[in-house]
Amino acid sequence: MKIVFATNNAHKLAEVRAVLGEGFELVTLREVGITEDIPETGATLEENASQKARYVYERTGLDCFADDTGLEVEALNGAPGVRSARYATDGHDFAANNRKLLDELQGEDNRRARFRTVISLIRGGEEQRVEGIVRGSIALTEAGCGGFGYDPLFIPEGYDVTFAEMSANEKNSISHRGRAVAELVKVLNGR
Ligand code: ITT
Repeated sequence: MKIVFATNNAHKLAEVRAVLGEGFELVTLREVGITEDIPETGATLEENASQKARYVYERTGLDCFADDTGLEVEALNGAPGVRSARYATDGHDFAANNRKLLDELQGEDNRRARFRTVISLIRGGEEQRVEGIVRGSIALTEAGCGGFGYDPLFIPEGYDVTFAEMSANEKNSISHRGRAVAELVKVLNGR
């Protein structure tokens, strides 16, 4: 089954490709001729995921899906949330975002957080949404060099290492995105 994944994030592409496995051929934005940044102006992860998937569907007419992900920190009332990519700067500066998160949580005992991924799927023009969540906490310092984004700071519940200290397979097996993609596969397989 051929399907376009509406992302410009190479890390996401690799993760989703590994979880989807055989039977699905992921087509990239570049392969369908979309090289510009897709606008993400929604106030929620749901709105942004829809916006990205619809943008691709309107231009290509192809079945497609988009993921929007946010890190929701309890002591920060859910921030950075939908603004996770642009938390510290206008760009996707992972190091600056992580520094800002540690600064904001300095002296804070409640370090509970969760990652939430919303996937919007458009198939045959019909939109469906799935979600994946992983709970955990924000570490006191960065650890590990795997993954991307906030991974060096996120310790999933039941573990004592960050996502960045795990193998790609281990992260995928418990992560927000891994769980959302498992739901996506159920929908695509009609289960
Ligand atoms: P696309 O919109 O092109 O898919 P993006 O990087 O802008 O890529 P999002 O808006 O969904 O993607 O992601 C927001 C940010 O959240 C992202 O830039 C990372 O900083 C962070 N993030 C997303 N998924 C993550 C993950 O699995 N681990 C750590 N941080 C993640």
